[in-house]
Amino acid sequence: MSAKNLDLGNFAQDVLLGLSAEPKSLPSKYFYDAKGDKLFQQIMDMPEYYLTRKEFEILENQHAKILANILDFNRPFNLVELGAGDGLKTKILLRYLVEKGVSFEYFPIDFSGSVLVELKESLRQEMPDLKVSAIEDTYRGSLLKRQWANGNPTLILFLGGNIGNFPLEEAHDVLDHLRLGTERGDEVLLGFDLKKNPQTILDAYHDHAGITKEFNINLLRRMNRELGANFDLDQFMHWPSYNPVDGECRSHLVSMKAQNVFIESLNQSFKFDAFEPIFTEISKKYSISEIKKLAKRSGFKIKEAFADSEDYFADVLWERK
Ligand code: AVI
Repeated sequence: MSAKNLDLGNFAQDVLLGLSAEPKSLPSKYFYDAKGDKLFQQIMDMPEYYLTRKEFEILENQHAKILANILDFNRPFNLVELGAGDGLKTKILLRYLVEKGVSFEYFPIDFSGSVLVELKESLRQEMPDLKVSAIEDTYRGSLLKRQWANGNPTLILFLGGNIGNFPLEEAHDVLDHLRLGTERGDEVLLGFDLKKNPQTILDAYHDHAGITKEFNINLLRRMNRELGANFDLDQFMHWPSYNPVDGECRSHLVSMKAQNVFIESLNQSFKFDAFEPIFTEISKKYSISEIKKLAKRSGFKIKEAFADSEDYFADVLWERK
């Protein structure tokens, strides 16, 4: 039986597409199974991975200013978060709003159900009166459905530099969905990792402890477990690179020898040449002028940009025109 005749799930289909392509690739959204979620938590604690700490600094030091810029605190509003994760940074904003007695409902959206269960439980313990409606969906799916739409103004958080995980054309498509998912006057707070010393960027994706390598290799482990693949994990090397011209940091898994890998659920073998790469992830870094162009083409105007003390990262406030 060929893969064409099999009833494949999304993961299997995407793997088939990616490994049949030239050059080979795998979508980075599949990094995040339960083990991948844990590895990403560990990455955020790595000394080289500055992104989370820098955005934390911005929100910790400037949250009152950021929120004062956005909200009429006397009107109830929706706080929607795309890719909520563990909510550690968002809790800075949530705590502040709860303390001020502002009326709002929080809609965390994540592709990972297990992440949402943990987030809801920790919010229930820390802020029992907070109204939380978790939505398990993709960014684009949730923006099309707009389950939060109730006539109140909406602030969408898209933090963490997650927009950088889309190649530019796809980022445009996500931002077009952001436009569709908002109304005139709604606001979006977007986190962008900024262009900086290329070595600093490369180090963030090549930590000494090897956690980012494990995070990439886990994708092969996931295919072995869920799709019955027989990847030999020791025969692939994690190889990140950064191009300061386009600001793209790209991760690859490189086959260390010529080898064939069989994937049971696809009933197919895939041939790898020695040193053939599989592209796994893009993490694009932006300049402020690129961010301005992006906002303009997507139908938003920039209200203000909030950066950390070293200008490594920026949370930029966009208003829907
Ligand atoms: C989730 N995202 C913003 C991370 C990033 O920096 O691109 C994912 C990641 N990949 C490797 N390390 C972290």
